[in-house]
Amino acid sequence: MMRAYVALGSNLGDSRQQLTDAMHALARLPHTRLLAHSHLYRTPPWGVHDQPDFLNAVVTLETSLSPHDLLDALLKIERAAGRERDDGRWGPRILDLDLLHITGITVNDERLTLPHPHIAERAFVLLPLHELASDLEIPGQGRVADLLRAVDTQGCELLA
Ligand code: PH2
Ligand code: MG
Ligand code: MG
Repeated sequence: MMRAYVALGSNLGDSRQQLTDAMHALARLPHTRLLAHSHLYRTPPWGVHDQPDFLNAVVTLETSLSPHDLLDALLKIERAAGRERDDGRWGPRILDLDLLHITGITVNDERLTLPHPHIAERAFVLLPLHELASDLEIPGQGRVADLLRAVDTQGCELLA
């Protein structure tokens, strides 16, 4: 069993419902348990600014799926939510599920890079990840608590 961290995001449609539904879908994956989920955060759009605010969260999974099988499962959940694959880099999306890290694993191929190379830059990932794993060391990037201290969290709002 491996511990996997997955980031959830949405800024189209009923984002709160999308993230809640996605957490339930993740909990139902084969050979997988949902160990914990963060609060939801409302976060300013990163990368492309001219789009609605996002809702973001992170979950911890325990899984014996391979990294690529887990990736395929995430893409399937995105598609079931109505995600169009051609929505452009950093553009608005109904549901985005990004595999952040699987403890003890690095992957580098045309489909998948683990750890996710941009964790350290993104308050919208680090804030919810910090709730679940503040001491987690992201290989090549650093400890989550230290990474969070180094980013600008202004405009990010914890939702009740
Ligand atoms: N996802 C993106 C691009 N920009 N900004 C925020 N705040 N949250 C996201 O999840 C996000 C983003 C592409 O996946
Ligand atoms: Mg993303
Ligand atoms: Mg994605």
